[in-house]
Amino acid sequence: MFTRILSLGMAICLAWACSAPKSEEGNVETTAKPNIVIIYLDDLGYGDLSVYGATQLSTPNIDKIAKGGVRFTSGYATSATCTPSRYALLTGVYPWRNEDAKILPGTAPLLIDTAQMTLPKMLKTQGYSTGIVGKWHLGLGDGQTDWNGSISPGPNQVGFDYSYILAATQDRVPTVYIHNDRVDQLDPNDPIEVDYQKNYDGEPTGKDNPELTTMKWHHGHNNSIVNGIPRIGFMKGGKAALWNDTTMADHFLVKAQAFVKSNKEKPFFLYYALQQPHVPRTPNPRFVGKSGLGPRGDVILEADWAIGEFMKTLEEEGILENTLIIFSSDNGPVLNDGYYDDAVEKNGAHTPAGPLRGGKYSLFEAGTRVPFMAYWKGTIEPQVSDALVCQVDLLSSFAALTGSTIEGQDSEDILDALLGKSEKGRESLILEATGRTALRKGDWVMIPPHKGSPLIQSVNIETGNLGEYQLYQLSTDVSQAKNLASAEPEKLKEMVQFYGGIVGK
Ligand code: NG6
Ligand code: CA
Repeated sequence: MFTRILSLGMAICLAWACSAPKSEEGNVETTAKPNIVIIYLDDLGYGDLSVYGATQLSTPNIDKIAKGGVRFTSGYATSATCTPSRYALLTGVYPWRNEDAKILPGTAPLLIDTAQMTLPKMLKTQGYSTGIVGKWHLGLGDGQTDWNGSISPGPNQVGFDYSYILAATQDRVPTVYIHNDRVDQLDPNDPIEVDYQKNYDGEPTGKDNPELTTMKWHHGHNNSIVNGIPRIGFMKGGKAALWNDTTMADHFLVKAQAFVKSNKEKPFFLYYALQQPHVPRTPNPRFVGKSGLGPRGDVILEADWAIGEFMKTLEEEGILENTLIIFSSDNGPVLNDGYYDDAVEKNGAHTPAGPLRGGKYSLFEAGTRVPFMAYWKGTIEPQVSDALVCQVDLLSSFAALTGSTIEGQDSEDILDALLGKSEKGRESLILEATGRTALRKGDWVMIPPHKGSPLIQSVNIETGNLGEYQLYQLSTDVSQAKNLASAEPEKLKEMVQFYGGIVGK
C-alpha cells in the first residue's frame, strides 16, 4: 500500500480514503482497495497439489500461496463443469437458475446478460481496472458471430476493460486467441469460419484422417485437426492466428504480467484463467516428462511454474503486499477426458481427487470441492480453514472489501472467512453437476434421487446418480462411502425440506 500512496501522491490517496472503511480508532484503513487477482485452473482436483496432500507431484509455487494464506478444506466451485462454475464466479448467481449455463460450444452466444451485475462491473464502480487473461467459455457474440469482425458482446461488455482469451476450451474450435473483441494475428486474406454442425469441404478431420493426428482421440474430439490435435467442432482458415498449444502457458503468462505492469498505479482486478490441466494436455517441451505422471502431471507442473513467475512479477513490481490473491479451480479432476494421453496409464499412485469420491461431472464431492486459497501478504495470517466457502461468494465478499453495497443474488459476504478472521463461512450450498443439484448444509450432504447412469463410462467417473436419496456426513465420512438416508430419517427430512426451499422442488 505504501508504494502506491507514495507513487500516486495525496490526491488519489485522499479520494480513496473517502470511501474506505474506518477502523475503531477512526483511522482510515488504507487496505480497503487492494488489487484482486483470481488465479483459476481448469479441472484441477482437490488432491492435485502437494499442499493438499499429493505425494506423487510437487507444486511448490502454489503451495507457497497456500502456506502463506488461508487454505480452505471446504472450498467449492458451484459446479462440476466449467461454464456453470465460471458463470457463478462472475455473476454471483447459481448457474442452475439459468438453463443455458451448461458446457458451451465455441459458437455459443454470450451467456451473461450484458445488463447483469458482474464481479468486474462491481469492481469498476469502485475504481478498479479490470482484465481477464485465459479461458473464457461463457459464449461470445449473438450466436451468428463473424470471427473476422468484432466478436461482441463478450468479456468487454460484461465488465472487463481488457480481455485476452481463448473462446471456449483448448479442445474446442476456434483455436485462436481473442484480444478484446478481435481474433489476434488474423490475416484478413485468410478468413476464419467455425461451425459445430458440419465440416467444410475438403478439410481433414480426426475421424477420417487419423494419420494426420499426433494425439489420438478416445471419445468425442474427432472433428477439425489443428496442430495435429483433433478438436471438437469444425474450423477453416485463420492460419496465421492459430495458437500454438505448447506455448499457451507462456503466452497467457506474458499477457497477465503485462496487465499487472500497466495497471499497477490504480487498483486492478485480474482474472487469470489458466488452461491446465484440461485436455488436450500439451506441456511445453521444458516440462515434458517432468512429473513422471504423463502430460496431465506435466501441465500441472507447468501451471505451477507459471504461477510462480506471476507471483514474482507482483513482488518485483512492489505490489505483492497490496494484492489479494484467490486461487481455485473450476471443477474437479478427470483422467481420460477424450484423448489417449497416458493420464490413466501413468497416474500410478497419484490421487487427483484426494480422499473425495467422484470427479469432474460428479455430484459427489470431488466434482465441486476444489483447492481454494486466499493469500494477501502481510494482511492474512497463514492458516488452514474448514469454513464452507464458494466461488459464487466472491462478488459479495469483494464488494464488502472494497466498500460497494452491491450483492450477488446467491453470493454471500464471507469476507472474514476469506481473510482468515473467522472460521464461519456459508451455512449451506447448492452443488450442481451437469444440471443435477444436491445440498451441502453444515457437514452433511444430501443428493436427491436423480435419473441417469451412476457411472460415466467414457471418463470412468461416478455421477452421484441413484434412484433414491443419499445422505452423507462429511465429518466422519469425507469419501461418502456410507449412505445414511435410512439411518437418519430426521436429518434427511430436514435436508430435503431445506433443499426444496432453495431450488423450488
Ligand atoms: C465435454 C468434452 C470434454 C471437455 C468438457 C468440457 C467430449 C466427449 N467431452 O463435452 O473433453 O471438453 O466437455 O470441460 O467432447 S469443461 O471443463 O470446460 O467443462
Ligand atoms: Ca473445467
